[in-house]
Amino acid sequence: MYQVKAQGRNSFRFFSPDMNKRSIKRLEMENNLRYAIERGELFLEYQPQVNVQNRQLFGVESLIRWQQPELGLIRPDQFIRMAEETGLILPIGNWVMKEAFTQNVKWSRDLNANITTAVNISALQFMQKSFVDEVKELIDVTGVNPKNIELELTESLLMESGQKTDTTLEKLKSIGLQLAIDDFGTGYSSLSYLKHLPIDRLKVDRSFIKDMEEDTDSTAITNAIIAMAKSLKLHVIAEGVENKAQLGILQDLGCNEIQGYLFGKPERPEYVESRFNTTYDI
Ligand code: G
Ligand code: G
Ligand code: MN
Repeated sequence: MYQVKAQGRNSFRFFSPDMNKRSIKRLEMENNLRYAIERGELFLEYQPQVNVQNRQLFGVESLIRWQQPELGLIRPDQFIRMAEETGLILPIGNWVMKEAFTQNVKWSRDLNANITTAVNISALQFMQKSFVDEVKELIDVTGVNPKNIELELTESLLMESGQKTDTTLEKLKSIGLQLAIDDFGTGYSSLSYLKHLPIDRLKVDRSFIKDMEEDTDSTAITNAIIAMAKSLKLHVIAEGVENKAQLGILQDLGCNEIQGYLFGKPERPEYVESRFNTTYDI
């Protein structure tokens, strides 16, 4: 059934032993994921976000990883979709927020570091009636400063922006959280929504940055996104910056915030915190 659905529904496929293997593997994985939280197999890595003007780290993005005893380290592209399809993303997403908020509190309390932690939010989480209350409760329980937390939402989620989406965004904003649009430029945006949504930051999708050096169209799009963000008084961060050539182009285009392997891969918190209060000499 999943195979048919993946190819556009209203069709059929004959069962094959190969499929059987795959569906058994899938079921096993799903079952394992179900217990991953209580077994302590999930953890977060954090990737630096750097201000290019002062070369200081101002924030991190939290990225989930799953250390599975038999299969080893599993990256999110291999389990987030399944977690969304099965609804497991709800308890997992809650765990991620709690963990990320708690880490942010440790950093500000123990290291006096006032940095932003960005958290990826799935559409299914955001759409829950209880989402805002859940976030509020986690803020209370962990004691995190909501100004230090940024929720990353996808463009497609925001595009479905009915009244309910707008109200949820307003509520999250009134709690004091920051809001970002992830993978910006890849969805089918009606750009007029940017004007009325309470968004703080656009994250330029990695695909544009990757091609900038050879492809003048990518540079043109990136340029347009940066210019638009500025005129709407939004922060704009480039994702997936891997080398100095890309950094140079982005600086010329007036982009002040950078995330990517050039400044650091996603790493364990103990490693990332060695970057606080230092200046990158890149
Ligand atoms: O670094 P990377 O392979 O970690 O991340 C791959 C994808 O998984 C990214 O698109 C990212 O948005 C998504 N992702 C990473 N962590 C989380 C998370 O905690 N929640 C959700 N919903 N998605 C995540
Ligand atoms: O979709 P989202 O932006 O949340 O996911 C970020 C993804 O991009 C993660 O998988 C992260 O590991 C990856 N990433 C971050 N920086 C770089 C980079 O400089 N190069 C590449 N290839 N991937 C990156
Ligand atoms: Mn993200």
